[in-house]
Order: sequence, then C-alpha cells, then structure tokens
Amino acid sequence: SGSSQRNALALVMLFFVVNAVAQQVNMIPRPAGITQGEGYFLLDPSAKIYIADAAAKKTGALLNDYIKARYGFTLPVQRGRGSASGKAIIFRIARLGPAQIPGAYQLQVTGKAIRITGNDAEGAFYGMQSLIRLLPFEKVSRLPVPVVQITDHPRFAYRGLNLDVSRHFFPVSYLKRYLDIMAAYKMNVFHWHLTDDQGWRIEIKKYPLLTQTGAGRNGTIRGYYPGTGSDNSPYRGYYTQEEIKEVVAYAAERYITVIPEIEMPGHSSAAIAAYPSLSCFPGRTTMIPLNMVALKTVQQAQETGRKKFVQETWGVFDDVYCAGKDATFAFLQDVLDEVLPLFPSKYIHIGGDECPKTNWKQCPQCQKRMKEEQLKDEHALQSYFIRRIEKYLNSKGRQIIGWDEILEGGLAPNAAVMSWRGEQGGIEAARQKHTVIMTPANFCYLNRKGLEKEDSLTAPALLPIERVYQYNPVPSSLTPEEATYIIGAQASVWTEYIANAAKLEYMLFPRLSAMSEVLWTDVENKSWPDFQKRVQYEQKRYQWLGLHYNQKILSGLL
Ligand code: TNX
Repeated sequence: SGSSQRNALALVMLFFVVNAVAQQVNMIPRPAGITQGEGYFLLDPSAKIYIADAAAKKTGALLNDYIKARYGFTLPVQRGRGSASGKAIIFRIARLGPAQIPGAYQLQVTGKAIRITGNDAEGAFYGMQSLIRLLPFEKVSRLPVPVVQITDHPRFAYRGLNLDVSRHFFPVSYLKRYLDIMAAYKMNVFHWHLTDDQGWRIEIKKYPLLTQTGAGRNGTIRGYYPGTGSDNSPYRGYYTQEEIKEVVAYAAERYITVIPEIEMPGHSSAAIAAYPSLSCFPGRTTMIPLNMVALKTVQQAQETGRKKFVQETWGVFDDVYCAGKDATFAFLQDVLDEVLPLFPSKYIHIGGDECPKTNWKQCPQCQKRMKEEQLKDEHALQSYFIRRIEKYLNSKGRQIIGWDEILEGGLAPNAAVMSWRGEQGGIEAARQKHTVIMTPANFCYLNRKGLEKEDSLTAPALLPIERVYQYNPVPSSLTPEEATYIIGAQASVWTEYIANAAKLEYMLFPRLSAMSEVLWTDVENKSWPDFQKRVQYEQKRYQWLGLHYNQKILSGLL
C-alpha cells in the first residue's frame, strides 16, 4: 500500500540520516572532554523539555525557538526533572567539579534522554548550544542526536567580538543575528564601536545634533568607496536608545555582555561636526591625511563654507576633543550619563587610540591646562584626559577599557587595556597589574584579508586562518602571576571595506571559527590538524545557517 511504501521510504531516509551521524560529533570550539557512544536519541515532537532549575527556563525556550525555526515543530516545556517514561531533554544547574568555572557544563545524550547540566545558568546555555551542534543540517521531523558525553568549560572569561558600526551601519535586525552567531560560538562579549570620525551612531537626547548631523555623511566624494557598496550616495544611520535597550536585552538572554565604546579624545570628527566648539579650533577646517581624496574633501568643505564635517575618508584625523576646555568634559559626562543606564556592563570602552596631538600643541587652552596640571607633554595631557573620565566613570561604579595607547603618559589607576598594536601593550599592562584583553591586529583583525589574492577590496595586511588558530592570548614572557591579568581576547572587525552583512560574514568565516577555539578551548586540547578537518565539516553548518563565508580559505586547507 501507499502508506507502507511511505513508511519504508521514511525508514530508508532515517537510515541515511543516522549513518551521517557517525561523523557528526564535530564541535567547534572543541570541548574539553568528549566521548562518543553507540546509537542515538531520536528527537521528535513527542519529546519534552524539562526545566529542573528556573534559571534555565529562558535557555529551554531558546532551544524550542531554534527547533521551531529550523525543523518546524515545538516541544512542550515543563518544570521538573523529567519522567521515567517518554523522551526528555532535561536542563539542570548543579555544581560541576571543584573548579566552578563560570560557563562550564555537561551534555549527556543517551538513547532515552538528553541531560544538560550547567555549573551555572550560562553553562546550561552553552550545553544547549553544543546540543544544537549535534542536530542534523536538514529539515526533518525526527532528529537523530548521537549518543555522547561532553564535559566542557571555557578557557577565558572574556571571549569578545567587536563591530564597527561607524564606518558602516548595521541595523538592529542584523545585530540580533550577529549576537546569535556569537552565542553559537560560545562568545560572551559584544564590543559595540558606536562612535568614530565617520559617524556617531547612538542617540543622545541632550545633544540631538550628534545624530542629526553626526550620523550622516554626504557621500559626495566620487569613487572613494570602491567595493563597499556605498559609493557616492548619502549615508546615514543610528540607534535610538530604545533600540539599544532591545539589543542589550537580546544579548543578555544569550549570556553576552554588551560593552559600548564611546571614542575619545581622538576619532571624534562626527561629534565635532555636530558641535564644533568641542574642537580646539572651531573655526578651522578639519585637517585630514594628505592624499588626493583628502584635498577634495577640503575643497568641498570650503565650497560649502562648512568648517567641520563627518569624515568621508578613512584614516586618522587631527581634529580631536579639546583637552583644555572644561566644556569638553561636561559634554562627555553628559553623554556618559545617558550611555550608562543603557548598558549594565561593568566596563565602558572609552577608546583612547590614535589621537594626534597636533591641535593640542597649538591650542592655548591645552597649553594652559598642561602648565596648571604640571603635565610634561601632550601624552601626559592625554593621560590626564583619560584619568579624568575614568574618575567620573569610577564614581558611577564603572571601569574603563582603553586601547593600548592609554599606557602612554601613564595608565589611569583602574583602567583595563585592550592591546591592539601587537601584544606589548598588554604585556606591559599585565606587569602593572592591570586587566588586559588581547586583540593584536596581526592575529585578531578579521577585517584583514584572509588570502593573498582577495576577491574584493579589503584591508591590505594578510591574516591567514592558521595564524588566527595558533594564537595564544597569554604571552609566554609573562609569569603565571602576571598571566592572571589576561582575562581574554577578542576578534575585531573594522568596517571601512565592509558595507553589508554578506561581506561582514565573508570576512569573519571561517576565521571566526578558529578564533572561537582560541577563546574557549584549553591549549592542550587545541590541534591545528584536527581543526582543519573539523572546519571542513563546519562548512555545511555555515550553509545550513545561511552564513556567508570564504570558501577559498577552506579549499586552501585541503
Ligand atoms: C585602527 S584598532 C583603528 C581603527 C581602524 C583600524 C583598521 C584601533 C584601535 N584603531 O580605527 O578601523 O585600525 O583600519
């Protein structure tokens, strides 16, 4: 009969799916311990999700959301520890081992039940993410989950990824996807680069021009953005405070902390375009790097009679916040007063990188400040600037992160350092007993090209996937005591040449898969040859999730 033929067909298909399972325990980042058994748990709509501990409730719901979105059915969710009869996925929270590492979990799959035990709520979440990795890349209604026992924990507490939304803007809908991607790779800090020379992207109610003027660029410079998708057209975008809250809440459900970056004293052209009095020289045209495009920008500015403008070219600009005026600090404190309630993070990133001292050298008010404060040079003035902001943020119960330039002229007393110009800044900060996050450009900057021959215009320096994979955020020159100051590392992606989500993902993958293992997996469990095999399989996952990726990097590994 037709129905028995269909049954037979279903069995044959199941056989193929189940056979595929044999190689399917293919985890990135690689877990601390993994033992694969025989057979599988058949996940179908008859299974139930049990929440033994209320703290795992949202995680259970997120698993259900995933199953619904990818396979089209949902499971009943109830409180409790599961029943003897029937298929069960059980979420528990229980102390795992003496080390009590935040985020540790166990995932146990038997023929009858799937048990996810988190050391804490985030551990249960990572156990759920690992379970998702065991599900097939095919829309079926009976999902064979291989029998396996996984015991796992993260290596670092800070597992970061940034996004530069100033050079190019990414809407909230995409940020949610970005956060989902991060969660799938067990990353837990989203560093949101919200302000820069080419755009101010966060609504500040007290200073409406920051977004009215600072969130747009004219796009009149012909042909300067080849390959970025935004050639020659006006460009605008910012997040309302409501949208920011939405992103922070979405991240929190995925155990991701959002750290905002408000850049100072440099990279501040967009703010200065909105409020020229923030500059040492409000009446002067912003100086820009000397190349043809820059000259055009100056001409254009002169023609329109405007002295200050949101930058249309990439680079480092001389017009920075004036360190001599108290009004600069009043402005920044007002801005931070609106930023803090939106972001519950312990840390606030205040930038501090690439601040030319050209204006400060010529500015009478800056020179006066230096005399009064007995600052020996402009680096000391920058240090004064950062310390003053630090003091303000500390008084509000927060701590600052700054790029490694904040070491110059003396580190603010409680500052954490993000080391980007290599590892030296991080090493020095750790020796001074300051918290460090490593993101050295030559290992962690995924906006750099992944292959010698790139298909699209991309930052010129080369960062091959093997170098990303082999990166160890704890430099061997540190003593074990000093090494405790390295709380983690970050993959960074700057968007000068990344105008849309497809390009962004193409730059991230497969190298972000490698980076996730740098952040999560203990050194002794890492293996480049083994990773090369797993990342080939990962390709199917990229396709299943609709992620763009650089296929040539993967074929280059074969
Ligand atoms: C340097 S990384 C910068 C960014 C650029 C990046 C890539 C850092 C602290 N500063 O402003 O986007 O290089 O060009």
